[in-house]
Amino acid sequence: MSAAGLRFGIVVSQFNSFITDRLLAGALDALKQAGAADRQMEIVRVPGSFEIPLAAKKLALTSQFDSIICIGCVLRGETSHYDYVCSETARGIQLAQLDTGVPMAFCVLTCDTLEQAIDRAGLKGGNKGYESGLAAVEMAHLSRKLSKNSPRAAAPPARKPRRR
Ligand code: INI
Repeated sequence: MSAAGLRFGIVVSQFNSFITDRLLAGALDALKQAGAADRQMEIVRVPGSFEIPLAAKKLALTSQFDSIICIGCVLRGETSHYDYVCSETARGIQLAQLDTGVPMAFCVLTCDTLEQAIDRAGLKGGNKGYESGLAAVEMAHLSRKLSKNSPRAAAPPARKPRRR
């Protein structure tokens, strides 16, 4: 699918940047292979995955993006912190895309070990960033198509009754 005429926001968590930088490279690869130029992409960095949903929602509210890619990596530690960061990040991203109607690709790795994350950021398991880039292009097209076909888009705006 072509990325011609589309704009992409990319939110990247700096936590575990050793992994998220590789995921970002994978996402950029996919977008460029689809024909996107640098000016069609905006990269925003946030401290950790927990901060991704707010940044993604703010990008979406600018109405400048057809799709947003959310990149993070959460690694299990000794406490339950991992569970809160994972669930709130996933929930926040889902809420942000449902609230705004702008598709958001979920590229937040949730792994037990660093090795698992490395495998998914360019080695054995492929690169999840690349997959997210493809998903972003596909969802941008689908979203445009579905919006065009919506009855609200087709119908003329309802007229207010005149006051006498
Ligand atoms: N953020 C991550 O993106 N990955 C992690 O593995 C992680 N761990 O393990 O703590 C993490 N924590 C930071 C969190 O996302 C917030 O930035 C922080 O709590 C400040 O709000």
